[in-house]
Amino acid sequence: MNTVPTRIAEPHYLVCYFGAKYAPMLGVLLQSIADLQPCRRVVLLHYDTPADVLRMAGGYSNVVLRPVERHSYPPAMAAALKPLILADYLASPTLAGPALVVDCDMLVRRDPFDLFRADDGILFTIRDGVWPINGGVIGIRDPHEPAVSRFFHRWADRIAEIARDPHLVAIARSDKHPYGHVDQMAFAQTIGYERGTSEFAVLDCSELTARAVDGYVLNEMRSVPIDPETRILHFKGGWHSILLDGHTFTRNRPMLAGWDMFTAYGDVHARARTFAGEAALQRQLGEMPSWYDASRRNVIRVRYALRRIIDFTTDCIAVFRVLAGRYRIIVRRNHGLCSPIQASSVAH
Ligand SMILES: [Mn+2]
Repeated sequence: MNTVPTRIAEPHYLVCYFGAKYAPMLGVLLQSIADLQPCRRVVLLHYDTPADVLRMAGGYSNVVLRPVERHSYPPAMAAALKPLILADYLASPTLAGPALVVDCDMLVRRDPFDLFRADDGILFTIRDGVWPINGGVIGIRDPHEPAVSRFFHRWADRIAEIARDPHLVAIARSDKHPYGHVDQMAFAQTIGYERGTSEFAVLDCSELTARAVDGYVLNEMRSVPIDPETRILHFKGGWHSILLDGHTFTRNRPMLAGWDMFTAYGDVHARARTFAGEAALQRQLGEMPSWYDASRRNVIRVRYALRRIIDFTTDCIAVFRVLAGRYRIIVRRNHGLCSPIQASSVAH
């Protein structure tokens, strides 16, 4: 059993995890941390998780398994699970010291704890776009701090308030407001978020400040070549169907731009399978997409590049068809204009 005494102040990760589906991504996250910082603790807050997934995770000696209460809420409240689990956990946290809450669909590439400043209460990430906030990575100065616990309770309570009111849920999802999701709206309102500002005095917690960090540094969720500054990759949304279900790249998750991220995941995934060793645990980690062969990645890359060129050619053919269609119309018109004369000339 992976246990540690409480109140040891050290930087650590907090991960909320449930079920079996995301086990391959959890394996990649844990392996990436083990590769980079084998002694950095990861507290895995889990519920409804199969025993083999827990054995796979517990195989890493830096991982501390901590079962949490299962929350059952209506679908509108699904977004509240993480803040609720964290709020519960913060009543008796395992470790003190800076903690980074990360999603299980992430991969750590560089030490993210160097971003903490002494006066940061809460860290979060923003990006350009309609919905700037993403709750995937949240840094907290110290889980033992009462102000931190109060913040997570306020966040969870605000989620519940919004989720109960269809009008507020519509605002949360509207592209006229900078939220996107109920949990992100609640988060923004709890810290008093405003565009163009990066430091906030948390509502009713004047002793706690929240600071925004650029998404690409701490929470890279696009499909782009990896920046040397990037600490954490976030394989959200369309990445799930590629990495978990073996689907191919899409327009929103394009291959050429996302290839670095894809192969970074593939490399760590291969190491996680080797580390797991046992067949039953490897099964939990799943396979990379069947079309991907790590030893022939350049061939696959070329094949994808060719497919793009072929797509381009297909587009050209479509343009030619339109032009040819017009040309046919012109021909037909000419033919139509000429035909009576021709017909009469033939008749004569
Ligand atoms: Mn995620």
